[in-house]
Amino acid sequence: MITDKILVIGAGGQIGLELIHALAADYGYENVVPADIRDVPGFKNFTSATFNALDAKALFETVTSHGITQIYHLAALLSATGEQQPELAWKLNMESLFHVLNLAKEGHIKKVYWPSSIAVFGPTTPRHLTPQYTVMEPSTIYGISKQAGERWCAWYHNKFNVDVRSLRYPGLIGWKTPPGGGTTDYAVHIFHEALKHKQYTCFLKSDTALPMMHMDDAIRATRMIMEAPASSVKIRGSYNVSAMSFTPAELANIITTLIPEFEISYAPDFRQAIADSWPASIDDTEARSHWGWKPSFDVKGLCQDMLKHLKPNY
Ligand code: AKB
Repeated sequence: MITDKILVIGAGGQIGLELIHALAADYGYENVVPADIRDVPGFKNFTSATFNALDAKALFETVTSHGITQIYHLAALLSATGEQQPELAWKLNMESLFHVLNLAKEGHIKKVYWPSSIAVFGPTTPRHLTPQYTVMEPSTIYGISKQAGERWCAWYHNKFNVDVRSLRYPGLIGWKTPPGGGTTDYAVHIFHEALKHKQYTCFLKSDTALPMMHMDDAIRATRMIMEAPASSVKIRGSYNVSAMSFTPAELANIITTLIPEFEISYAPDFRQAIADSWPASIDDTEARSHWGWKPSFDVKGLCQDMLKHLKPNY
């Protein structure tokens, strides 16, 4: 019998809007409570909650009134918006994590999921096949907050046995939900613009390779680590997970094979420096060996899937 009741904080974002339905398919809509700072039309089949992730009292009341046992804490300011609002990014990304970890420490909830990112790496990290354990000197506030968050998660696990699990997401690409505020967002926008205008101006340079993943794989990886036996989750900071790596030019070439009129141009902005500080590709040996991670989409499959699903909209 399933007894868990799951709160997803920041559920109105790119990952959350997909994750809540994946969770509801297994746990039932009545056992998933999406929460966001605003009312979200996508929550219509759920009993949802509206509160600010920085409001510890509202969080506590939501957890106790709904009998919540697990929290997926997705609320954060990402890399690009974080650079524009550094103090808010630090406050939101760190304080809201403490509120959730403290609820677990005090025994109000049993399990926590909190996403980290490839942004924990920096310009001094080996760029190719970046290993799980390596130099980490992130240069964005988002990356600094995620790296600090990873250490706090590991500390709460080691000190208080908090069952917290985490993945370092690469850029996530899906057709159901829009991204918001990231450096990897171009890899979603490009598909919409290719279908709408047959033209896209990319905010990164043509040869900027970054690690990426189809959203279906990201949701599957998230579910896998949360369902894995606690003994398999040997890393309580955050796991590297990998699927593919490509440059804007490589992505555009594949799109051109499917939409021959498509053309790309380049106008790099402040996000170029962020992308230049990140890995080009990731080694996820530990995730594969500890709890069986394996991606299902490569870049060609990703392009076909994105265009197939987005085409009817345009
Ligand atoms: C971003 O670009 O900020 C995010 C990330 C890689 O964490 N998509």
